[in-house]
Amino acid sequence: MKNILVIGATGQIGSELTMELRKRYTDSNIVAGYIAGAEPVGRLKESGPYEITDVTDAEILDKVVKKYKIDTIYNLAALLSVVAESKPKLAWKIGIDGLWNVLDVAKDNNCAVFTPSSIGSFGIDTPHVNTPQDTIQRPRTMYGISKVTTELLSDYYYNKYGVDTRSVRFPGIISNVTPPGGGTTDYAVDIYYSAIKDEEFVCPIEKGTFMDMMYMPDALDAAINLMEADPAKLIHRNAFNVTSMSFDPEMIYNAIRQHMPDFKMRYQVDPLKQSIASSWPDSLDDSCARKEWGWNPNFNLESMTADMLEKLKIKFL
Ligand code: AKB
Repeated sequence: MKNILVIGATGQIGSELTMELRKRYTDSNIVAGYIAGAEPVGRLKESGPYEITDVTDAEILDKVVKKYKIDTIYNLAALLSVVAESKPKLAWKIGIDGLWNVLDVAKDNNCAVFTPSSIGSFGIDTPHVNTPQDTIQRPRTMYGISKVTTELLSDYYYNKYGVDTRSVRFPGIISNVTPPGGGTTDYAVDIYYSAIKDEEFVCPIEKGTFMDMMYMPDALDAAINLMEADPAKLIHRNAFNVTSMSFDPEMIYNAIRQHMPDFKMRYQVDPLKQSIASSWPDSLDDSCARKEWGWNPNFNLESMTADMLEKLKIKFL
């Protein structure tokens, strides 16, 4: 029996992760943790318990964990890369002070913790092609700094207190349910919405800029499968490189044009987004995740594009 708390359950990943966990662990309590002003709605609200859980408030966190006898926490509270640059202190408060609270509560209540890291944890000095699992991590963005710290603090709690912390470095996540907000890779979601609404897409990222990406069903598998992995097989913990595909704006544009030949795109590069994107890897080496816990994504650019367009058509047409 698993009792799971998803912190950030109304966000881009959290909203789908909570529903997936409720599907997979039918007999269990999967608690949707949200912050005031971002209450769950619809199926997320109706299908299971929900509680205010603000990572900056350790007392509330502890109460919810005790009330539901939580044994696993998915901590998805964070600002994305572009927003974090405009609110660096808030990014730190949520991402690191908040994580500290989560880890302390986990230590006191014997919970396992998943807190995602990101391709943003790498920087300009990191080898960009086939970026190794263990390599230079000297990011210059607040998002990146908070993600490297997330990895280190999570490892610290594992090594010092035995808290079962695990993590992946998520690439850009593409989904047709809850839109992302304030990320560098958001263009790869927005482009599908423009296509389906028959609008020209204005691309903020320069042609030839490659970044790793992943379709949401694979991202959910990554998080859940890592948390279910046999700990004896894990050489790494915080955090594993994972990827499904790497593309530049031209490649995703052309993949959409296979289905919608009249779709138009032009470039208007956003300097902040571009400088962040240029500092991130072009492609990750995720062989450690494949070896240590069987990571094996199902979607590539073509199959994701077909599915995205089909699902968005149902939603909008
Ligand atoms: C962002 O663009 O900020 C995120 C990420 C890759 O971590 N999607």
